[in-house]
Amino acid sequence: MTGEEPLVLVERDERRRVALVRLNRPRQLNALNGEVMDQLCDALEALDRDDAIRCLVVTGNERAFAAGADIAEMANATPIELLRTNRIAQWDRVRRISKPVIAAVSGWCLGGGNELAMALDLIVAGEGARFGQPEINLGVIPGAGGTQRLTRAIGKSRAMEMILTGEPIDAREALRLGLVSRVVPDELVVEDAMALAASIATKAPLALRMAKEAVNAAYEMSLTDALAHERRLFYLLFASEDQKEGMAAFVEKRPPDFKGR
Ligand code: CO8
Repeated sequence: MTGEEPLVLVERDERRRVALVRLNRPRQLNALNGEVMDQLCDALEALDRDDAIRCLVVTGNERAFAAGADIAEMANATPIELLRTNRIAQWDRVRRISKPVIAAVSGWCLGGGNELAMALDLIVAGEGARFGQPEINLGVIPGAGGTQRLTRAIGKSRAMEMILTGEPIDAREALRLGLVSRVVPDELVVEDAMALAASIATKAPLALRMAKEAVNAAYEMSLTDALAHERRLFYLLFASEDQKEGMAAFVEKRPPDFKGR
């Protein structure tokens, strides 16, 4: 151990079964270098394996969720180095997390920061948050999913405008376009996202996992295949104790006690 501050901080709230993962590179506006991404993926994967935790929140600080990939780290990269290290491939670790993950975004959410937020399941934004894909100003394009996820999130015309101009949008506009699911006062972003996570964490864990998988399939499959996939997941959940418990609790007019089995 070097004694240096970790680049990612984790707080677990076992009572509410949620965890907060905080990007912790404030002086560089949480620019996502390789080490930050390593630590972030390690933390998310550890929480994904942790039965005491059912929903995760990823946040930055009041100035920035993340201002993008680390430009200084990338500036002198060669194509061969990028191919050899294939850094961006590790971003797939983020999308393989099976539990719901909420992005709680304040301040700048740019480039790789926005790509990271979009790779999570939903975004809660503070009023002062700014979302953008400014890579065009650096002579490149979004490389960690931005051209695809932004287009799917807000449609071609607006995604084109954001990606071709590099101009950011504010939180209200992001809400109007469907990039984020809610906008709250800046000082309440983490609190609100954690309350939302706690509410999600009361649901049946296997159903949460299948629901996430089924919604994400909308991006990957044809409608016919995705509907068949959804139906199989739905049928499969009838093998779970939690389905029996959830429906029995409804009939007995009591709250369900889900075990994740
Ligand atoms: N990378 C490295 N350092 C950064 C980054 C970044 N993306 N953003 C900010 N910083 C650093 C600044 O250099 C500065 O450091 P120092 O104090 O040592 O000079 C510090 O953070 C504070 O930044 P500013 O002084 O610039 O703060 P301002 O409030 O004046 O401006 C901005 C804030 C507007 C956010 C400005 O910092 C900015 O424009 N940042 C760059 C935004 C950007 O272009 N992001 C896209 C990066 S490219 C990308 O994300 C491609 C993703 C593809 C995946 C690749 C994976 C390997």
